[in-house]
Amino acid sequence: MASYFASFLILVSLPAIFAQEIIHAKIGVNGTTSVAEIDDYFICATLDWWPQTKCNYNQCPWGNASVINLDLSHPLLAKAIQAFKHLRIRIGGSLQDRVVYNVGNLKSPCHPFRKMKDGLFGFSKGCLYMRRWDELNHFFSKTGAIVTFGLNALYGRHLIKRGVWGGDWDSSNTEDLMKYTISKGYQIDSWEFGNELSGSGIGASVGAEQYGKDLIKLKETVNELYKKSASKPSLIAPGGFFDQEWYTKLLQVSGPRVVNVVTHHIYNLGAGVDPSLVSKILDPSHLSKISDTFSNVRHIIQKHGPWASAWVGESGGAYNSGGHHVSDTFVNSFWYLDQLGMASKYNTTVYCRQSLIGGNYGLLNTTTFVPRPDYFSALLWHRLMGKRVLAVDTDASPYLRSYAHCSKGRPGITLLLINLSNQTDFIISVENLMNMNLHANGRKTQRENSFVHSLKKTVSWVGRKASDGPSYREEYHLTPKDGYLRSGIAVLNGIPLKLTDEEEIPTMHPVFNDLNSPLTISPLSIAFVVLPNFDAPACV
Ligand SMILES: *[C@@H]1O[C@H](CO)[C@@H](O)[C@H](O)[C@H]1NC(C)=O
Ligand SMILES: *[C@@H]1O[C@H](CO)[C@@H](O)[C@H](O)[C@H]1NC(C)=O
Ligand SMILES: *[C@@H]1O[C@H](CO)[C@@H](O)[C@H](O)[C@H]1NC(C)=O
Ligand SMILES: *[C@@H]1O[C@H](CO)[C@@H](O)[C@H](O)[C@H]1NC(C)=O
Ligand SMILES: *[C@@H]1O[C@H](CO)[C@@H](O)[C@H](O)[C@H]1NC(C)=O
Ligand SMILES: CC(=O)N[C@H]1CO[C@H](CO)[C@@H](O)[C@@H]1O
Repeated sequence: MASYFASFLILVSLPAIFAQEIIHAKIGVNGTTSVAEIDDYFICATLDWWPQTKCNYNQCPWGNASVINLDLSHPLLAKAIQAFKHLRIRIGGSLQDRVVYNVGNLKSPCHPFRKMKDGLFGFSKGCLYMRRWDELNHFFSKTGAIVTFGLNALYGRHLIKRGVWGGDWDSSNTEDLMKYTISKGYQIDSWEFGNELSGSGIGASVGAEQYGKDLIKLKETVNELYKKSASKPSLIAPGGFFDQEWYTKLLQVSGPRVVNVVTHHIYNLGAGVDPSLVSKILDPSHLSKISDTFSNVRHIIQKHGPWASAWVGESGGAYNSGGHHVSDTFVNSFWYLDQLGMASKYNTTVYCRQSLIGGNYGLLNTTTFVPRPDYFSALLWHRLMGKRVLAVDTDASPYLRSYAHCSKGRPGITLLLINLSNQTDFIISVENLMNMNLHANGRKTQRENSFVHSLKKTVSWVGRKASDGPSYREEYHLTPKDGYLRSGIAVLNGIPLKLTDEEEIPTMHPVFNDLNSPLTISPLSIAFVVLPNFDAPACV
């Protein structure tokens, strides 16, 4: 960081051991054009198949949260989904490739999952009964969910060697499920093919060439079965961990406009039991490592599949059901919101959180269905962050993470600011890089230099057209209850986020501050800052 910018560094001695510092930082937002665009329904959460007997590290955190037995009549479940108006829900997970749909001319028996020592992931095949499929679809339709359903991509294949599956996919069971679904008028937004079978696979893998051929077949099936329908579901794949060679091959073999969305999974914090989860979450260099994956996904799509968009189809932070007292607490929002910001910046259009419910990483408590801190983080993002993503530059330390989007449904921009530092208060001034650029008179300098240059020169403040709009900011500051990072309760502008006495999702109010007052981001806090009169042509 150029020392020039550390214009103020005040050391305040607090009693005893630690000092807190105040650093002035600048954040420049370029509202000239957007650098990426997210979907209207960017926030997505998953429902998984894991039965109650799925356990890790002496815990069995799935309870009755499986697609098969989740209590769809629980009032909080519907409320939690409806608060988004439309929430994307992706049904999938490790066991999906072994699910048999009990419909049509099924030749094999259809039994519920049970523990099986040598089965894939320690379970037998499972069964989706049409009675349950009906219940699920009624529930999704009632709650306005936008549904992605993950299909059984191992159906009809055989093991060819350890962990590797081969042979053509048998599409008959899927065809029967689709016919049934269409006949009932159930709306499926997208059909996803397979789960974590890419590259060397998790538990099982399928070669990219074979997978690509099966996708062509599946696309034909979708086109044929939906030809009389008003809207046709997208085909999305492969829902696995990114492997450059495998993904490239898949796009090449399947060819133009077969795959509408390329999905990949992220678990970048390690195992749920890892004792260093919190320090990884608060380490900016750890958080940034995964940007290579986002960048590579964007690159291969630009190069080999420009007809497709990219989604994070499943992401839970820590794998094996998440970390107890981490994934279910406030500290996880540092990771989660940073992920949403980073994913957007790299043109990822949807981000599916593992999970809506189930495991330690559920947005809702498995047994009480009460929202956890990340639920409110997701809801705030959904309400505030618009489609268009803007470039941000800053002179702050890497401990301040900053993202900017056009505001949702109103003029101006919204910033997401994440302070990972445990000792620094950042006082932020937001600069409009567009204004600066005008002053730079088209002089061509290197990007970084031009930013530094513009910041040095500028005297402008947010929104030169301040007279056109409100002269305040809206701020939503998130902190943990009682300053305890691993609290199960998040605090918004000093008020704990809890269900109301009537068991409703609480309304989330901003604080309004004068534009000319300092914008402070406290240590270990997160803020959404809405700037209604920030002049950004990209947002009009
Ligand atoms: C799951 O549901 C069963 C049957 O309704 C119930 O007996 C059991 O207590 C539930 N388990 C959990 C963890 O909620
Ligand atoms: C972003 O993705 C959209 C499709 O989702 C595509 O049209 C656009 O070209 C992509 N932009 C970049 C910079 O990758
Ligand atoms: C759910 O909430 C209850 C009540 O606060 C708590 O006792 C329980 O540990 C939570 N369960 C999980 C899995 O987090
Ligand atoms: C701040 O974090 C550092 C490393 O992350 C740690 O060593 C230090 O003890 C923390 N300070 C306080 C006051 O919590
Ligand atoms: C802002 O973005 C525009 C369009 O991408 C670009 O031409 C301009 O150089 C950027 N300005 C700065 C100061 O980075
Ligand atoms: C500039 C700055 O904020 N630095 C601190 C950020 O927080 C970490 C850990 O909390 C400190 O080690 C840095 O000194």
